[in-house]
Amino acid sequence: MIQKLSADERALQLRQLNGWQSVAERDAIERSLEFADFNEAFGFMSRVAIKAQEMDHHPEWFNVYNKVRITLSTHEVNGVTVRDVELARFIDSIARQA
Ligand code: H2B
Repeated sequence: MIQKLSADERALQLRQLNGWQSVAERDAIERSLEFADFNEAFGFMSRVAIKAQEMDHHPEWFNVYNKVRITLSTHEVNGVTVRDVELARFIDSIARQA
């Protein structure tokens, strides 16, 4: 079974990601993004959805108009794993192009 990241490893990964932080009340990481409008936000979400489907690893997210808040956690272990880091890296890479 996949392993949760250690506290040290998570801290290291968070420093290398862009705008991600630990969630206070549960074992997960989150990032908030803001786009020009709904069209941009939904285009971004579509790209993340395709990646998530390829990875079989899916975000929890909340969208209102141009804002998207994403929470990543690996349900299988109820914690943060390399899968979350991989998806977070992808999100950062396409957010930069936005
Ligand atoms: N997404 C996330 N975020 N965590 C998981 O553990 C997970 C998932 N597991 N997407 C996958 C799907 C699993 O439920 C299916 C059965 O492969």
